Amino acid sequence: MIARYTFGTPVETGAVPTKPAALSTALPFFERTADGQKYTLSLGKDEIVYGLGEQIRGINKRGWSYTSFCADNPHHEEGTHSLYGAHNFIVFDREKPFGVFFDYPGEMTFDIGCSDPNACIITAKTPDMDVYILDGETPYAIVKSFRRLIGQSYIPPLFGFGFQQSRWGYKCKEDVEKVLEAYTAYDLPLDNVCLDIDYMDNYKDFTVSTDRFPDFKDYVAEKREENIHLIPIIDAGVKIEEGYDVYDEGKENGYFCKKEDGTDFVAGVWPGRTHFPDFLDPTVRKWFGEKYYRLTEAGIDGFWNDMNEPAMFYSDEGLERAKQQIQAVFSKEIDIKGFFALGGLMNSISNSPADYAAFYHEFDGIRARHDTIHNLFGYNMTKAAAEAFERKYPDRRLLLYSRASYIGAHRYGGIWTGDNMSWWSHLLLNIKMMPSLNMCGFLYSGADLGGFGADTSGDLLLRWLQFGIFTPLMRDHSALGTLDQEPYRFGNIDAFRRTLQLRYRLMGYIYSEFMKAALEDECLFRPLAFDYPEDAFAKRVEDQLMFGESLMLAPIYEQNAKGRYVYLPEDMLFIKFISFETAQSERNVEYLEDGTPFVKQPLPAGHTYIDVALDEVPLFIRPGKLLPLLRPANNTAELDFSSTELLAYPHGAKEVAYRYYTDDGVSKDYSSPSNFKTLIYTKG
Ligand code: MIG
Repeated sequence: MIARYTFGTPVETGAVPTKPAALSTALPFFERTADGQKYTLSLGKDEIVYGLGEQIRGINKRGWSYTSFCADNPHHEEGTHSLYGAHNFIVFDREKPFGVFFDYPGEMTFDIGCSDPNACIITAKTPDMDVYILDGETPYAIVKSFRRLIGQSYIPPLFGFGFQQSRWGYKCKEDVEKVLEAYTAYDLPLDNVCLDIDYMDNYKDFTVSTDRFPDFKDYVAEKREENIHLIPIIDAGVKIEEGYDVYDEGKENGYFCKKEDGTDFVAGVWPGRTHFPDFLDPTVRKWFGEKYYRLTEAGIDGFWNDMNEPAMFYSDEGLERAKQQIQAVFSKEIDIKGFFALGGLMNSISNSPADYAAFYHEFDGIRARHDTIHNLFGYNMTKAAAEAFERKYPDRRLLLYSRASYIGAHRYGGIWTGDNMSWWSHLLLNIKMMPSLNMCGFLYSGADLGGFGADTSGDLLLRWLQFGIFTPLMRDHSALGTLDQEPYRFGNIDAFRRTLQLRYRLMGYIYSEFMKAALEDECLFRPLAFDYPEDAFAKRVEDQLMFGESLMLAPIYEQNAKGRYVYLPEDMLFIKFISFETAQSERNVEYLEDGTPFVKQPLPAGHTYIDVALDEVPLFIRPGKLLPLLRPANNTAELDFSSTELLAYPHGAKEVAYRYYTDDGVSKDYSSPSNFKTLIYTKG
């Protein structure tokens, strides 16, 4: 059952495509204050709270206060409250479990057993929202009904599942070529190279620097011949520069967000002074979306949308305020208080609440101050691109992922989880975040593997890739000025190659499971408790995940670990892909048809410890399930989806069946019966 309650005057967010009629009965479960801004509920002793999508901390969200307000925070850690997305869906796992979605695009806070360990206190800035209450037998049943409510998740083209190499610092064609040459020389698989802001002419959206990328169209075509896709970045801010047609058109037609006095709001971002297109207005979306055609007509078929929280380094007003404060400090003899104030001052003008309250959006017959609908901005930038693609290429999938998001955006594109750090704790965060993202509809998602900020290390990158081979969006990305982070930079090339190849071997399974999850509102990544709701210990496990119907994952996320403890809710077949070197000394080694060595061992339900050396990848097959593996290839275009070799754990059964999904990887006829085949493993 899904019940909608509506309060005040909510804006139309589009999160729920077909809204059930609103009920006029009292809102169950929560105590709601008369001003409609605070919802309180008491939490049972062992109650688990799931959800919130892109957020910090655990799968169980209990014990922290989270704020939904899309934020550019490249230094996030345990004490952070907001990340790049805002996903207001949570599920309470209690005697009678229920879920709740607050469709509210302004700032909201979820204090889940933080200030009071036994209470969940949810606050908003105004009462204007739709609140959806969902019940069901289990938390997973509730998640599935929520997913049905919010509509089918975005499906990328097949090449979007191929490996992506990125770095802020590939400035020109020569830089890209060097990377591609190394990939070829080291025989590493690859589908995509991302182009960060330097490909543009002075950071102007939809331009390409002719110095850095001469004959761009030919170059794109040449790469496509080699089965490499170039994936350019698009930023939210439009550079203020007369003669730059995107600026001129936006200015002339009034497409930019305006201040109270009716003048265009100015934000300082990479191009310098910019204006923000008012993506909430359908006319502006159409206009901006069609600008992507300049690049699609040059052969580009994938994009990443950045800086769309929107992130702002400064505004004219912020700079002015800072200037005055600095002058005040220096107008007299400097004291310690003044000195320390200076340090924080310049940082405080970036992404400041004052700036988010200083510009407006016109849509749906209303005028909304930005901060009241903040979380819809990046979502609507992505929607602008997706709608334009749908109009021009109705039969073709394009790759699209965004940094900022809100529930609803999951129908238009994927998300990467923004700027993380090359820290082991962020590898663990990536692991814990995946199921929460899936609960909120974001199936095509992933983190910057190896970490964006700070220097990575070879072991961190390798361990991270060993988890990353399972995330649909699999991208190695790093920040300007950090240590080079391509997989071939760290010696140990054989381990990196086998890991990346394993991604491509697993592609038949990953693609099948992704498509089934998208078409049938399932989660690709699930907490163990979703599959074993009766198992009290499974509910405690936060560092293992169910992945599709056949696998359990137990990644290694600690430096210098040689293995880890694993909890098996039932008997499982432990598979470990090992190096050729280890294969020489190991007993009971088996080989895939092409000679890839692995060991397998049935393990009984319960607690166990597994050894996993730095160059090994572990996975677990559930009883009565199978894992199809493909012959390796160096990109998705060369993969043969019929080359399946089956690893199975019959566990007594004579036969194991698997529902296998394949299609051409670009068209949209997803539910054609010919896309589904049954693979059968027969014992013996
Ligand atoms: O202020 O385009 O999250 O992936 O490399 C930084 C440069 C702007 C932030 C993105 C990151 C990208 C970077 N961008």
